[in-house]
Amino acid sequence: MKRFGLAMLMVLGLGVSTVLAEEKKNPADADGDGKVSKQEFMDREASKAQKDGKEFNAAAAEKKFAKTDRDGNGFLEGEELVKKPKTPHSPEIPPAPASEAPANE
Ligand SMILES: [Ca+2]
Ligand SMILES: [Ca+2]
Repeated sequence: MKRFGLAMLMVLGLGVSTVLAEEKKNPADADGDGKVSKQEFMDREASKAQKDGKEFNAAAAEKKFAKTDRDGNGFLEGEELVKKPKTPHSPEIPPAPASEAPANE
């Protein structure tokens, strides 16, 4: 079963990219300028597909790039490279005063 090997590789790959992301260097950033250009992204996706023995779907990769490039400047940088979607900044809500309505009976 080849699939198990691939799954393992993917798990390992994810672990590695998490570590790299923590060092602020994205594995897709081939020239190390801190940004992932569309070309770098496409190259990365292509080589990933090749490694996985899948056919590279350029259209899907382009869509993924467009989706990830949230400000649409053609580069993935900063928060765009962080895997998890940005959570809306929620200001700390002060504990609501215990609304114990005086029970006027
Ligand atoms: Ca780059
Ligand atoms: Ca961008």
